[in-house]
Amino acid sequence: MNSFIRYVVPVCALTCNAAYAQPTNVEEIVVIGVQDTHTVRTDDTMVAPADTAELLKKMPGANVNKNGELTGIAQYRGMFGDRINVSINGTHINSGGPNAMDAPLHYAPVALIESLSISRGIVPVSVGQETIGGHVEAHTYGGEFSNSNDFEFAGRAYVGGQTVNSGNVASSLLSMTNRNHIFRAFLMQEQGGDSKFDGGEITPSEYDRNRWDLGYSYNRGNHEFSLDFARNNTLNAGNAALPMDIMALDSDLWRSRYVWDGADYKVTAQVSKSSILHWMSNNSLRQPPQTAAGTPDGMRFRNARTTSEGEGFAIKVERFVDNGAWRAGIDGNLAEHGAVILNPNAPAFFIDNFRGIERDILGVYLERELSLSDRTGLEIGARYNRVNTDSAQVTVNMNPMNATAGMPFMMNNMAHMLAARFNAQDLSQTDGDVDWFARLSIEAGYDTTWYVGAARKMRAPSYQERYLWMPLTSTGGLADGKNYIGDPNLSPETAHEIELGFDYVGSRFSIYPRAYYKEVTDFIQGIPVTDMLTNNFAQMMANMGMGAPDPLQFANVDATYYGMDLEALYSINSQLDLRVVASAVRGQRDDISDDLYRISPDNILLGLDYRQDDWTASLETITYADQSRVSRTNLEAQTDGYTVINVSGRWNISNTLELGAGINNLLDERYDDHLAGYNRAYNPDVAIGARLPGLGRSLYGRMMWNF
Ligand SMILES: [Cu+2]
Repeated sequence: MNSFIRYVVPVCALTCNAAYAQPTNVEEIVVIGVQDTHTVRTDDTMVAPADTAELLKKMPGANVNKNGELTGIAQYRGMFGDRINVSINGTHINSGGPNAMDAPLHYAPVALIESLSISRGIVPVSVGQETIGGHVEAHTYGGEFSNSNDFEFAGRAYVGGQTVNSGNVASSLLSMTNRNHIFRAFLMQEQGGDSKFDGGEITPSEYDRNRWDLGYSYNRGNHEFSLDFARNNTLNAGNAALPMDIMALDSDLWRSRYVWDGADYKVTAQVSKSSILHWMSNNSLRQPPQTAAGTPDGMRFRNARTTSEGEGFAIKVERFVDNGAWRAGIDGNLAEHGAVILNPNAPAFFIDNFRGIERDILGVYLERELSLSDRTGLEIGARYNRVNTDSAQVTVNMNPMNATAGMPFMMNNMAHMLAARFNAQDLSQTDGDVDWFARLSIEAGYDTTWYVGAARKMRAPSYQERYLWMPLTSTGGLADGKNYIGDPNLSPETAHEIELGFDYVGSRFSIYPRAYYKEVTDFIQGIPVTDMLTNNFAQMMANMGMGAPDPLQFANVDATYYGMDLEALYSINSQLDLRVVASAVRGQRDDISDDLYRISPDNILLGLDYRQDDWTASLETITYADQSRVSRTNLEAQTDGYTVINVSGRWNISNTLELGAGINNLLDERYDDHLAGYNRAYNPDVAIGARLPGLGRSLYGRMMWNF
């Protein structure tokens, strides 16, 4: 066995990707390229939290904007939210909540996923529709075809628990398989209490989630077909960084896929459908709004009912030729959203937060991957997306008692003026967005492949950015405490990016650094509202204890992102590896002197991984720098740096049974997580408006049994 196999294969388990994520076509020739994804496999990585998004913290350039234990919003190289294309098994997910309480990775629980991958840097246009900020892909377990005609029973059980919130998870994937069929079922239940830190608890941060899946796959000759259904029901789950908590997220997710894998062609067709009903509340998990005298103020109780319906399709044709491949495809994602805010103590009260929202994208692309020479590979492609967004007319009743004077009367009149002005605008908007990219890789000897990439990527405004007509916090999870108002006439964002790097893959040491520079014209950012009516309305709401004054309006500005990130691995000996992941990013406004909001501090992960035949052990230190580059516009607070130490071990009791245990934040360090938002719920341990702390020491364990 040569050193490549010995040293590089374990690395691959953690970081490699393409080969394992999608089986390559036998006819496909190898085009020189650099490692362009980073994958974490749950089998090889100890994960304590329930939220898959937490895995992003272990990946170069990636991080998570955390608004709750099940509400992790992916961040990559400083961009987050709708700027990141997140897919689950190739399927796009539309969040059911206008504040992204169910960010897409909510629908890929840790217990169900096999792997989470990020694309490093510039994303090929074939990967997805709006990839201005990057691409994240979760793969779930689906069972495997066997080699026999006889059906076999197989499965996987996963149970885990952690002390930080007395949380636990139990799940099982069961399958009946032979060489042609897989019938599968998955069942999961997880819950946790409020999370602890050195100094108290984060309230509310409890969660409770149930999920079941049923699926079928068929495989014969060149054909593969699958059909899957998932029902994900989240019950109570706290979102201390947001004004409300999750009461319910009832979702039905359908997907079906057909692949024809011929000698020279591969055709992939996929359809999906999602239906999400979501309830949230400011008076169920957290202390309800109080009057000055400390009694519940029923007039400020709020519940919200939101819905999302999504349909998606994608057809991709790949043709393999002597010097590479062609890819062409069309895809569509059609989404409808609605959200109404209610008061449980005043049935006549309602606000059409979003009504009859549509956001439909149809895309078409062509991509070419080719060998320019034995040592030079090129990928180029272009995509056109046509994006239609629309809103129905909105209305409101903030005067449920029909008062003829006083604050509710005045506020209701102003709300009706805001609604009338919104309704009078042309709400239907169409954008034609053009993306292109090019990536060149040159094998230069000395185990080094150089890489340069360039791209233009566009993103049409989100429905919140266009159609939030009353100053509220429904912003896709910005969680900056500001109220926002949208603008139906916003233009799409356009980013131009260059990226440079190399892969050095030696026998014992490998390193994959990348540097990038991205200019975004028409970047969508909240700027101070100048309109009197909106400002007066927000001020009146603030006077009544319902939100903050001085709202922001989504507007097109200019911004720049730049930075670098790397991953590296050094095999100290055949048992011991040193793993390094480091990320640094800057994000700045170009039209004024200000930094962008909620950008990850510089950080570095150092991991020592020790391997024996039937056990492994890891020691990690994760160090975050101070973040003093903060957004004045968003009133963002600075944070201090910190280091946390994690230890974990895994033990293969048999070929099929693995036990794992670990301690996160071994020293119980009290630190402020810059990306965790500010506290919005009454808590004796954390002031309202204070940065939410990172979690305290947690002992956790898991058992995986593959049978
Ligand atoms: Cu919500």
